[in-house]
Amino acid sequence: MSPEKSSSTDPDALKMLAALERKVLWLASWMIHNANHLRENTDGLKVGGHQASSASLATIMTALYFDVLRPQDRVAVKPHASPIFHAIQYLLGKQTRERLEAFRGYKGAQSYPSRTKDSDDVDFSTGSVGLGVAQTLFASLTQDYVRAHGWGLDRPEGRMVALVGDAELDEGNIFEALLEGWKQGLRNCWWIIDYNRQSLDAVVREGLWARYEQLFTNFGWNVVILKYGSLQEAAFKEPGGETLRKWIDNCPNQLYSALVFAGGAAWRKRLNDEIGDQGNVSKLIEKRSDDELAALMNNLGGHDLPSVLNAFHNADPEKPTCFICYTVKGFGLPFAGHKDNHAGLMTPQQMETFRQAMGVRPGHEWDKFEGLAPTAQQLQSFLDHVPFATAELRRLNAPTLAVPESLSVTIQPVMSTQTGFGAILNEIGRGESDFARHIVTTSPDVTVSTNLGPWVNRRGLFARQAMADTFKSERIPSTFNWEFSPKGQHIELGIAEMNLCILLSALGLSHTINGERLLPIGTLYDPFIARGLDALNYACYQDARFMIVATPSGITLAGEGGAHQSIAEPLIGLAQDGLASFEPAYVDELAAIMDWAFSYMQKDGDTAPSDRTWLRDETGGSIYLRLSTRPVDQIKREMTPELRQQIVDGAYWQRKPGPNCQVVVAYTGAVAPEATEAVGLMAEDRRDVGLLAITSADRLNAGWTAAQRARERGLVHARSHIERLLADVPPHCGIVTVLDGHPATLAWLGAVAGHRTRPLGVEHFGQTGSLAELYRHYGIDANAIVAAAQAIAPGRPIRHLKALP
Ligand SMILES: Cc1ncc(C[n+]2csc(CCOP(=O)(O)OP(=O)(O)O)c2C)c(N)n1
Ligand SMILES: [Mg+2]
Repeated sequence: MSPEKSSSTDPDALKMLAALERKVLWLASWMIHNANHLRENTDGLKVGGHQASSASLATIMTALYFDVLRPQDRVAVKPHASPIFHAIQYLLGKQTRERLEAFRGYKGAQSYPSRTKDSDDVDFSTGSVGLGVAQTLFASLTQDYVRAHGWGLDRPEGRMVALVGDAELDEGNIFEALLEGWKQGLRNCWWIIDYNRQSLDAVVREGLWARYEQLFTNFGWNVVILKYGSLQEAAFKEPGGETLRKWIDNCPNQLYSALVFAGGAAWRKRLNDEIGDQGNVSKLIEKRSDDELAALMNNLGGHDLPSVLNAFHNADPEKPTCFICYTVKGFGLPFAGHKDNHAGLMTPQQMETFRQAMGVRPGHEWDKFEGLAPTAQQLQSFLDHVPFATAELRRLNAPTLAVPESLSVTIQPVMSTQTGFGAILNEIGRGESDFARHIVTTSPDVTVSTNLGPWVNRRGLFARQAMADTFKSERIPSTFNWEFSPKGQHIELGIAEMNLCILLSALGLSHTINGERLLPIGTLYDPFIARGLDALNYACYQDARFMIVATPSGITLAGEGGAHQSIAEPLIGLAQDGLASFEPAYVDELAAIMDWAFSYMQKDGDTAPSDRTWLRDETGGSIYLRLSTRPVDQIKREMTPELRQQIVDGAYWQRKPGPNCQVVVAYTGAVAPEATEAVGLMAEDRRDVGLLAITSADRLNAGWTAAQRARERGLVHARSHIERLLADVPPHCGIVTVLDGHPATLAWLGAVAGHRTRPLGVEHFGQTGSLAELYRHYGIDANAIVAAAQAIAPGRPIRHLKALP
C-alpha cells in the first residue's frame, strides 16, 4: 500500500504483530479444543481439520488484518482458517467469547466463515472450496463496473483478497474465473496461496509452485513467491548458507513435511547425513541448538512477518497479484507437517503443553493479552489503531430502487415466454429511469439465443476500455450492435456457467460491498443450471440478489437436441433455499412476475409471514425464471390486481372447478395448451373439470409447509395459498398434474387436501423429435392427461381418449 508505511521494518510494530500472531494461534487452537464436545457426536476427525489448516495461515492473516488491510478491502478466508478469522475478530472486539465458546455449535461461530450466519463481519462466505476464491475476482470486476458507471467514486477502492488453500487450486472453477479476469482487465485482486503442500488426505505433488507461477503469469498476474523467511535469508548469507539453500530447494515436499513434524534432532541428523561433510555448512548446523535449527527450517516465507508484510505492502493495485506463500500445515503445533494432520486434534496432554508454552494460566484461556510480552495497555492501544478496524461500518447498504407499477409489453397473439422476456427487457431498455440504469445483464455466450439481444442493442456491452463493433464501423449490416464501453450494461462472459453464477453472486452483493445497488439478470440454458449449481447455491447462501433466467427448458426445446433437455431443474427451483422459482406459461404472467421480482430482490425486512400465503416475502431473495421457446396462444385478458397477486403467489384457477368436479388438471409452464386441450376433451364425460395454472410450485410448496408448521405451533388459522385454492375441491376429485419437468415437482399437491393424484412429467431424456412426438413419447400430451384422469377419476369412458403409445 502506501510506500511510507514501514510496519515490515518498524521493530515496535513487529513486536506487537508477533505477539498477536501468537495469540491468534493460541485462541484458534483453544477454540477448536474447547469445541471438542462435538467430538462426541461427530466422528471428531472433521473438527480436527481446522487445527492444522488454520495454523498455516496464522502469520499471513495476522499481517493482513492487523496491518495491511483497510476497511474497504474484502476477504474470502479459506474455509478451514475460520478459527483464525474469528480469533482475530475477537481481538478486534467484533466477536464475542460466547460465540467462540460455541464454535461449530448452535448459533456459535461457524465452522466456515459465513456472511449470513456469522456475526463478525465475514465479507464472503467460503466452504465449498474454490468458490470464495473466484468470488473475489468477480467482486473486483463488480467494483470496476460500479465505478465506471460513476457510482461510489467518493469511496476508496477496495482490494479483493482470497486466502487460498493450495489443494483448493484443484477446483476447475478457479481457472475458469482466471480466464474471465484476463478478458475483463482484472485489477485490485490478490490471491494468497497457502502453499503448505498438504491437502486433506496427503502431501501435494512436487513442483506445483512452478505450474502456478507460469499459469498466473500467463494470465497477466504478478506472481510473488514467499519461500524463505528472514531467519533463512540470514542463514543463507553465512558461510555454507548457499549449500543449505540448495538442499532446501531440492528437498521433496513429503520429506520436508516429515522433518518439520519430527523436529530439531531429526533435522540435524538428516542435514548432517546429506550435507554435513561439506565444510562450512556443518558449522552453520552445529552452532544451532535443536530448537534453533527447527526454528530455522520452519521459517518459511509464509511464517515470516517481515517478509509477508513487505510483500503485501508493495503489491501493485493495477494488476492482480498471486502470492505463493510457503507455509507449514499445523505450524507451531505438535502435529506440524504430519501428512495426517488435517484430521488431527491435539490431545488434552498436548494442549496442556501448548498452554504452558504460550504462558496461558488455567482459567485465563480467553484473556486477550494473557502470556504476551507487550503490556495489555500497549496491545490494546495497538489494536485500537488497526486500520482495518477503524471503519464504523464495513457492511454498506443502498436505497431501494423504485420499480414501475407494471412492466409494459406488447403481447402478440402467439408468443413464447422467452420472446416475452426479451420484449419486456427491451421495453425497460427504452427508458432512462434509475431502475433501468441499475439493471445489469450477463450471459455466458448465450446472450442472443436467450433473447437479450434487443436489450444489449439499447444499453451496450460493458468494458473498462471502449471497443468498437468492427462490423458496424465497416458498415456490414448486423442485427446486433456489439459495442463495448464503460457505460455498457451487459457483461458478456465466456461459456462457463460457474462464472455466470459467481458473477451474479458478486453483482448481487454490490449494495453491501460497494454501497450501490445493482439489479443483476443472468441468462443461460436451463440444463446448465446444473453446471453452475454449486455456485448458484453459494450465491444464495451469501444472500446475493439476482434474477437467473433459464431458457430454453425441458423437452419442449424438441429438435434443439436431446442432450439439452432439462428434467431436474424444477425440483432444484423447488428446493433451493433463497431462490423463488417461477415457470410461467403466458407472457402477461411473466410481466407480473418480473415486476414483483425486481422489488423482491431488493427487500431485506424481517416481518411475520403473510396471512395470505404464509410466505415471508419481506425478507426478499433471488429469482429463478424457467422459460420456454415454445410459441403459445396467449390469453386475451385483463390483468386485474387479484390475478396479478395470485400469479405471484404461485397459482390461480384458470377454470374454477364446480361443486361436482371429478377431475382437476394442474399444470405448469409450456404444457399449458395440452392441459387446456385435455380439459376440453374431458368436458363431456367428466363433470365440472377444473384447470389450475401453477406459476410457482416453489412458492406454493413453501407456503404450504410454513402454514402447516404454524398450525402445529398453535396458529390454528394459518392457511397457505394452495390450501385455499383446493379448499372447495370435493374430496373424491382426482388431480392430474403435468409439467415439462420431473413429475415430483407437483406430486405433493395430492397431500395438501388428500386428493388422489396422478403426476405426469418427464423422467427420461435424450430423444429428439418434434414437440408433438416428444410430448406423446414422454406422456405429457393432452391424450396422456386424459388417460391419467380416466384412471383416477372413474366414470364413463372418456370418448376422445386414444390408445397410449
Ligand atoms: C468443493 C469441496 N470439495 C471438498 C471439500 C472438502 N475439503 C475441505 S478442505 C479440503 C482440502 C484442503 O486442502 P488445502 O486447500 O490445501 O487446505 P489446507 O487444509 O492444506 O490448509 C477438502 C478436500 C470442500 N470443502 N469443498
Ligand atoms: Mg494445503
